[in-house]
Order: sequence, then structure tokens, then C-alpha cells
Amino acid sequence: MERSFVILKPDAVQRGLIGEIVARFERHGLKIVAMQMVQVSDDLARRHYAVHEGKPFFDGLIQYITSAPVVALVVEGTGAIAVVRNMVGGTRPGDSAPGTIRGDYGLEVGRNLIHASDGPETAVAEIALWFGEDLIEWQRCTDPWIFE
Ligand code: DAT
Ligand code: MG
Repeated sequence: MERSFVILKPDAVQRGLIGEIVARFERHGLKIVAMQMVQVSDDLARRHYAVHEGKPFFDGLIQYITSAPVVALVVEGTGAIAVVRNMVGGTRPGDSAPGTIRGDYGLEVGRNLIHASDGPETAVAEIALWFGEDLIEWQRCTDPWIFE
């Protein structure tokens, strides 16, 4: 069973899309094992996006992610990392396929609504950074009808 880390970015929260986006994950069968609204500090933003430090868009990215509350969550399920990345779509919403979250709700790369872990190592690191050990291991009554 795999876990992925997701952020509903400030534009998703401001636009009232928390429910619609979380509902997509639930409907797909993914299980939420952590979820919290966070006003991201400059320090947390820089740690989360450390890999992008020095790039021309870095300062704008930090400004955007700290500009208003976000919702951070961890979802669990078979192949969760790739499943979520596919649901999210490409980095640039204007080029993202219809049916993806960015392709359905966004237009610009600096307002692309959502972050999702891009691999197993980043997922582990991001979950540790944002939630530490604060995940809920729970039995969902539908688990046997979603997981073989
Ligand atoms: P993703 O969020 O699809 O994993 P990424 O990890 O390459 O994309 O970049 C992190 C975020 O940085 C991305 O969601 C939006 C921003 N970003 C990336 N490339 C950019 C660019 N060329 N211009 C402006 N913002 C960019
Ligand atoms: Mg990324």
C-alpha cells in the first residue's frame, strides 16, 4: 500500500474547491490518512520546495504557497503516487488534459491548484516534513471492496 502527499494550494482553497478535489480522491478509492489546514510559513515553504531553490520562479512560488491557507493531506492506496499524479495532470494547467484536476480547474502555472508527490522518496520526505508521525491508520468499511 502506497502513500502520497498532496497540497490543495491557496487558489484551490480560496476558490472553494477543497470539497470537489478531495471528493475526486475519495471517489477513486484512495483513503485519507491525514488532513489539515495550514498557513504555511516561509521556512516550511522553502523546505518543501528546496529542490527548486535558485530557479527563476522560486521566489514567486514561495510567495504563492504562503499567501493564504492551504490544505495538506496524505492519501493511501494501491499505486497512490502515480494515481494521484495522473489525476493532477501536467505542471502547466493550460496544457493539462481535460479530466485532470489542473486541466479542469486551472489556466496558469503559477496558479496550478495542487501539489502531489512525484515519487516514493519524495512522498516519504514530504509526509515526514508536513505530518511527522501524525497519520491515522484506520479501517475503512469499504476497504475490502476497493483493495483485493
Ligand atoms: P509539479 O508541481 O507539477 O510537480 P514542479 O515540481 O516541476 O511541478 O514545480 C513545482 C511548482 O513550481 C509547480 O507546481 C509550479 C512551479 N513551477 C514549475 N515550473 C515553473 C515555471 N517554469 N514557471 C513558473 N512556475 C513553475
Ligand atoms: Mg513537483
